[in-house]
Amino acid sequence: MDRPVRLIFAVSCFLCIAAGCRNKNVSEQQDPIVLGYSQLGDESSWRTQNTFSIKSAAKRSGIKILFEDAMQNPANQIKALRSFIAYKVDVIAFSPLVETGWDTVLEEAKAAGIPVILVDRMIETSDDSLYTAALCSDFALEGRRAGEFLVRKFAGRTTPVNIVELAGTAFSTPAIGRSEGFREVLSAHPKFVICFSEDGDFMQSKGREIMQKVLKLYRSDEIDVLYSHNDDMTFGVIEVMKEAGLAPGKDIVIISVDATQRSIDYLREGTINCVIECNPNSGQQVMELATRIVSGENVPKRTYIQETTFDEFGDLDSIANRGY
Ligand code: GZL
Repeated sequence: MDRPVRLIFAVSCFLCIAAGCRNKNVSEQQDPIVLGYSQLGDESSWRTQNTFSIKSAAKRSGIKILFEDAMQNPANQIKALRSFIAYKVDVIAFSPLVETGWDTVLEEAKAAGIPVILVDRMIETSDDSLYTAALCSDFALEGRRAGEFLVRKFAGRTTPVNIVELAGTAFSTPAIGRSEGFREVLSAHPKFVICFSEDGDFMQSKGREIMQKVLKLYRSDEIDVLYSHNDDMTFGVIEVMKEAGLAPGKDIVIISVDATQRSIDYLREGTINCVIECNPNSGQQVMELATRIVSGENVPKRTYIQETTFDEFGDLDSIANRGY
């Protein structure tokens, strides 16, 4: 090969290598992951903390988050998911308000090649390829834990134990699981009777309304237990009980779910008897899942968040500050 040709060949090789390096340098400074996140609303202290956890973890992870609050309306969530698809985000995550009605929009995300992470709540679908990963609590376990506390609390009782249940948003995964798990445990003990149950939408205002209705339907001495699917509804119940001259936690046993700091404070003073933890701080796990999925890693289809129970039989001084 004569000299000029060798020179051109050498220069061409150099340019290709340089381009490759440049590409390598570009790949090292690749654009941040873009995550579209549809949050179902801001109905409770738990949700507010969950949103804080998601947003702060995105910031720490260097992930660009497009965050939409659906204000408790599934139609708003569907609109948000469609906007994320149009924007061509790298990954979508959302907390479905209720379990049904998601297949069509998730099929659109799948067709667009955008992976979906379910956070906090599940969907009901015949095609679980519509989501890549789900990160949520084991709500049936939470319900069973509430039932197990009652079995212990009323171990010596032989007469009926009348229970009022304030349920969460109808057809939502936590409401379904907390009801089913609770009933599964109590079904082995006929003395437990759920005499009233109503959907309070996880909201303090509805907790108040329902408890006012209950005290018109029943004498207070006809109610032994109040089982509330979240702290915010419990706080409404406690207000109404006190206004009616009742001693919550003594006249009526109270079980609540979430474990906000306020509920732990009530537990320590005997106003609430049992608090089932539901951990809202899933942000870091969401960002780790999103990063792994976008980088092409295989991830677990379902990840359960670890939780516990705090009750009057335990060491209440050892409970760490909840932070929300
Ligand atoms: C549970 C979550 C529930 C909380 C409520 O994971 O979906 O919704 O228990 C919240 O406080 O409103």
